[in-house]
Amino acid sequence: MGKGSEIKLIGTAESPYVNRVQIVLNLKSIDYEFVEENLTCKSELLLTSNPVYKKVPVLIHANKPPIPESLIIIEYLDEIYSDVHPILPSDPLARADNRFWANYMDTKFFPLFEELRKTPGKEGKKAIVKQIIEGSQLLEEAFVKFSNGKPYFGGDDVGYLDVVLGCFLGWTKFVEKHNEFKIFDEARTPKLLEWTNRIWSHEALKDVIPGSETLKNFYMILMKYKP
Ligand SMILES: N[C@@H](CCC(=O)N[C@@H](CS)C(=O)NCC(=O)O)C(=O)O
Repeated sequence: MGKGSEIKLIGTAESPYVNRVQIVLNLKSIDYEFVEENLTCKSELLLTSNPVYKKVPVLIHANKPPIPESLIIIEYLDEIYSDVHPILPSDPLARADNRFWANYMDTKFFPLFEELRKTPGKEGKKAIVKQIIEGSQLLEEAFVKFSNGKPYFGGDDVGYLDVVLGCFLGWTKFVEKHNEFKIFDEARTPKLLEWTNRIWSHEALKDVIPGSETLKNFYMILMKYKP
């Protein structure tokens, strides 16, 4: 991770959205500088680079204006480094379909985990778990369609949706460990379960996805600052 690299990534190692960008930088073998952010006391650099949302990740490419929002960042990287490991397909309709499912993951599926964390009481949590399970079944169907018998959403190797969903695997494992349900299992989501095991050890992800102890500490911070 080169200091002085022309790409700088402002983030925290526990954030799946930041991990998403790190995975794409790895896939494309792009050298970058990781600028560690403290979300409990945000830096001037973050506040001025992403004044609208004040969130990580933010990518700074040379002296150009900063780029916030993980999906926008990974698409930017895919455009400017299009010759190495493209993640979006070239067909416009297939690109649209990939973006539809990424949008589903970010606006419907992942927010359920935050809701689960914040909802008190067994009954309230049970209703959210039901929605997570329904969501995982939709994702299984999407996986079967996109992978078309191959190992990844992207086909023979990791593509856009593999990155968008894969960055959350540390958190899905963490949620499974601390709750009494499985998000991906043999009976409901057999293909996605195989996929989680496969992608977990992929070169581009294996040093990026945080372990459960790291996530536990981050979870405690979330409970304190965003109960
Ligand atoms: N839609 C954003 C979400 C980014 C996000 O939620 N980042 C969290 C860390 S996981 C953050 O910076 N939170 C700080 C805050 O909410 O104040 C993206 O895709 O980049």
